[in-house]
Amino acid sequence: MTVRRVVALLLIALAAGHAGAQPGRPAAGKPDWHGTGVILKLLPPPSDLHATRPVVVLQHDPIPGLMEESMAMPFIAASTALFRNHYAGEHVTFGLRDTPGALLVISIEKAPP
Ligand SMILES: [Cu+2]
Repeated sequence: MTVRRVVALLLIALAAGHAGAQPGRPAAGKPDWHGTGVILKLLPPPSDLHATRPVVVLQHDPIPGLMEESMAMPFIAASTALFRNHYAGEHVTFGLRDTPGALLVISIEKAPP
C-alpha cells in the first residue's frame, strides 16, 4: 500500500469517527468495539501518517456493527504506551472507542493462540 493510499484511508477513518461520535460521552473507558487482526505497522509520532499522534496500521478482520469487511487501515492509538511489547506481524485483539476527533485504538492485546 502506498503512503498516499494509507493517508486517504486515515482521513476516511477520521471522518467516520467524527460522524459516529456521540456528544457527551467520556473519551476514556470501555471500548465501543472489539476487533481482531494483525499489526502491520506501529508508528510513534511524528510519522508520515500523523505529526503528533501514534498510529497503528492493522489488517483487521470484520468488526460487527462497524466494518463488515477485512481490510488494512490505520487507526490513531490513544497512547504510544499501547505499542510496548507489540510488533509488526503479531496477531492481536484490540479495542476501539468512538471519540469526537478519531476512531481510537484504546487497547492492544496479544491474540490468544
Ligand atoms: Cu477498517
